[in-house]
Amino acid sequence: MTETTRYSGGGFVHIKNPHLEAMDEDVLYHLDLGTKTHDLPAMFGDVKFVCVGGSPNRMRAFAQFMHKELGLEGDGEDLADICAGTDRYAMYRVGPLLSISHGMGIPSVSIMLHELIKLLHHAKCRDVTIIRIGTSGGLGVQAGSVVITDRAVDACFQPRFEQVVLGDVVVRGTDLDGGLVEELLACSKAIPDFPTLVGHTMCTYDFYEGQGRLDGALCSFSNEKKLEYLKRAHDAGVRNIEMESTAFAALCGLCGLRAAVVCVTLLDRLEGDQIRASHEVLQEYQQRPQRLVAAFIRRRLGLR
Ligand code: R2B
Ligand code: URA
Repeated sequence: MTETTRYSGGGFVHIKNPHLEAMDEDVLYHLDLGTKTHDLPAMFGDVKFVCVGGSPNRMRAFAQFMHKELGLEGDGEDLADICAGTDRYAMYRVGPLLSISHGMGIPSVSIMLHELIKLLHHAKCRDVTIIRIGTSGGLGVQAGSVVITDRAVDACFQPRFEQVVLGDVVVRGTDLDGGLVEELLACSKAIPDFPTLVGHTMCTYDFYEGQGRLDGALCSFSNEKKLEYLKRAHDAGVRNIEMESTAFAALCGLCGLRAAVVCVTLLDRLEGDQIRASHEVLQEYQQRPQRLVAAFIRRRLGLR
């Protein structure tokens, strides 16, 4: 049976784990935070937006950018990493926003999300919106386009996240919030300098063979087979490919968080495998989801 999204009453995060209540302390090991060592409600109780992305440096740059966008005092250059006691993930707080890195791939994003969702629960946060801002490979779209995900699908184009639990495959749905997609798309209309579109996002377990690349250390298929697969993905509605969206959508959805995925495409996979754009071009591309999400948060806060 597939478990699906349920938004919880009162806007609280919904923890679906009966064992958690019985624990007298919860150590959020990979975040270097805990319920006995930190006053989580005081530190995080008023958080309303959480943005997550792969790289610690990018999430720091996003926090500094948001400091300016929200018109906060100071230059934002001295933002402290709340998870400085560990080098697994980095976390920055800017007004009502948390900016957190999640590393690459499903195992990494999943560990971070378990601990982040428990953090939001312990802190008694309400009405939190969470957005993944990332990079991806495009499918039949111009490099530099921003894709807002309407459906996260696996490498067989199915909207599901499969995980082995106690030796059984547990299948979870990957619904994302349709209203958020529309809100983000509306915000993109005010940013004409790059194309933004809505489409399905394919999430894979690997960057190379798993995404049909011919340039890994191993490759077991021909160029014809690769293109046939990518074209089938395109026909199924896939417009970009990355490595976290199904797990992100499943975990956030089941815990009652309204979630969205906004990724820039670094290349068109129908044209090649290697990412050859210059450092400067890639830097500018990576700012595009940040600019769109900044416009969205400003609009939500009435700062337009
Ligand atoms: C996008 O980019 C990373 C791989 O380069 C991966 O984390 C992803 O989803
Ligand atoms: N990230 C991915 O996962 N795939 C790409 O092709 C580019 C970025």
